[in-house]
Amino acid sequence: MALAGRPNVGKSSLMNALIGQRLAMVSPKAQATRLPVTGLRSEGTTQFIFHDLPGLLDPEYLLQERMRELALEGLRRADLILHLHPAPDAPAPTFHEEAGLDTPPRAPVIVVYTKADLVEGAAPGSSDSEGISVSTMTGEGLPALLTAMEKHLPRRPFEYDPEDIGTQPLRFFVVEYLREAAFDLLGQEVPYSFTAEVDEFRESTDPVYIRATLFVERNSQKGILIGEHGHTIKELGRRARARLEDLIGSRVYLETWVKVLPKWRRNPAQLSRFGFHDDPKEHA
Ligand SMILES: Nc1nc2c(ncn2[C@@H]2O[C@H](COP(=O)(O)OP(=O)(O)O)[C@@H](O)[C@H]2O)c(=O)[nH]1
Ligand SMILES: [Mg+2]
Repeated sequence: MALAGRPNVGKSSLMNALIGQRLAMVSPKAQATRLPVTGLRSEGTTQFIFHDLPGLLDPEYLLQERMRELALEGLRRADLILHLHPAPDAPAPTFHEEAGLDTPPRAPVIVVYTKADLVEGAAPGSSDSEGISVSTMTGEGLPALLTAMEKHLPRRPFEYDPEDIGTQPLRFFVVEYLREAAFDLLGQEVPYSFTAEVDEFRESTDPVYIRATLFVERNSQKGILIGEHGHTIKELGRRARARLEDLIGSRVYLETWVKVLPKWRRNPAQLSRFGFHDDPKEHA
């Protein structure tokens, strides 16, 4: 099922709460999620497969166009759509209005009011259906949401190992956690120009050895990323490493290099290289 909504409504936080692990990156800044992240929750005879999608927005440059295409492709594929909308801004418009679509999606939609801890009183209604209020801070509403989702799941064998919580390679999460640290540390503008690429990943060594290149778009951003005496990049690496060690349960040695790649967010070839293909179906 797909978790969809405007940027910053709490999609990634909700997926993490539902799978019980901080798998997807979360940020107070909008548009942190660029590529869909898949999370799994298996219990008894039920396996929930969540797709945390990039936020639905009006694209201003090519990277954002690709992000929107990926979100729309995720919606087309979904058996069920969770339409996330912040409880303080209730009621939600219909899903297709919120998503800027001409027609309602094929899949059924459950309206989920997020950040319910920020409002007092009863669960709000909406124009789609009643809606379920949840908070990832208090855990409110999560059992009710799971019950509501279960009714819509198709009956078929498990697609994934019930022990797994994710489906994407560790390399993917190296980039995600470097980007999460960048969103935490680098102010308002630089995180949007930031991405990373894994050059080497040796899992058989202890600690696991990872070498990554960090990219920004301008020389001035490179200075900010490195920071005085290299403090910023050191802290960024430290945070990403801690998150990875949490995920894989072993020690990690993370080596980073910085490169300037002018205007990569508007360059089709560079975008493909970072996983933003012009056909969203190519996304694994
Ligand atoms: N108060 C409150 N904040 C939340 C809740 N869920 C998410 N947030 C915050 O909302 C911001 C955006 O969350 P995120 O999951 O990255 O949103 P996304 O862009 O839709 O994936 C972050 O600062 C989260 O900590 C919640 O239940 N209550
Ligand atoms: Mg997100």
